[in-house]
Amino acid sequence: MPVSEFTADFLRATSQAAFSASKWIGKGDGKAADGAAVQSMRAVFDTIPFNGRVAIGEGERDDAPMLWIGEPLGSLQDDPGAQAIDIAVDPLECTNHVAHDLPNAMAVLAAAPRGCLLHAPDCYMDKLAGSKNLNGEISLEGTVEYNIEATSDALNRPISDLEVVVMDRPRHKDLISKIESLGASVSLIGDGDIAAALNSADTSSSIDLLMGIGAAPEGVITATAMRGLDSFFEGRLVMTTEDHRNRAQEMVGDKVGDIWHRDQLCSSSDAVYIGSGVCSGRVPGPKTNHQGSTTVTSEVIDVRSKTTKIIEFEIGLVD
Ligand code: VTB
Repeated sequence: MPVSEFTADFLRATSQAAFSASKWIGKGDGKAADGAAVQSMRAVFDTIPFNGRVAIGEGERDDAPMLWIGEPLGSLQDDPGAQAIDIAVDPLECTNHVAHDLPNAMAVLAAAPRGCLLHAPDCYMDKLAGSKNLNGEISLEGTVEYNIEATSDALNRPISDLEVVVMDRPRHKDLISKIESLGASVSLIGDGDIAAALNSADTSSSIDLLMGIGAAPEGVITATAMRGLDSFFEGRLVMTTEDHRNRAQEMVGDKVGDIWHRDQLCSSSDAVYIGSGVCSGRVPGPKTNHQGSTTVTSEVIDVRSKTTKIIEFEIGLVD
């Protein structure tokens, strides 16, 4: 059975998580929002008849509530005959944005057959993303200068016309100066490099590239979406602690320092990406009507059919 047969079930998981997290929008408590999303997502996963496993997920690094890496999921997790599926997950991507009512927070996951999503600790990842026109043209192997010039050549636009999204972090000081010195524009974001990468895939958006270091679980999730969008994505794990280095070594062996291409991070076309909106941005946040029922909106990318759908899910009466 293809993984996409479970899309409706996984959509319930992300939609419930988005709904629960949305109750914390603007309340200054990202951890509470994260905890609510995790609890809701885990409760739904428990009801889904599959043998699931968290291949990679966010939370370890900043000691946040999480679905732990390696956690078994699903009502058939002990059934050797059940479908074995890996999940890369962030029950609440952009936690800080929920706390302060800023855009692009989502409950996100990617799903693929067991062993087809990079299984690694919640470390950092250096990322490079762009539209399908950049496939084969840019790479983390090249310098920032090389990638900016190659982007300009491939898109047939002057460097001064290019816009690069970078997360606003001290670690990106040199990267930002380099991009600006080359003449391209830098658009800084607080959080949310999944939305930024997906926006860079869209040739009609103003964003041409995502560059810089974010979290690795989101990198794997982004790679799955970008495979479905036929767009460019590469990542390289970045370790900041000895524990991560040791665990990454155990999980990926001598490939730990490699550049991972999109189709190595998500190595099957039998894969699905789902992002359910919490704070409106790439995807609208939940909307509650006068009768008290809530609609959660999700972006669903089916990698095999390369189709993107916007799906609305009704949560029912608010308790
Ligand atoms: C988080 C998260 C972002 O990067 O900030 C994370 O909210 C890690 O970076 O959306 P910091 O530790 O510097 O905050 C993202 O997950 C994107 O990958």
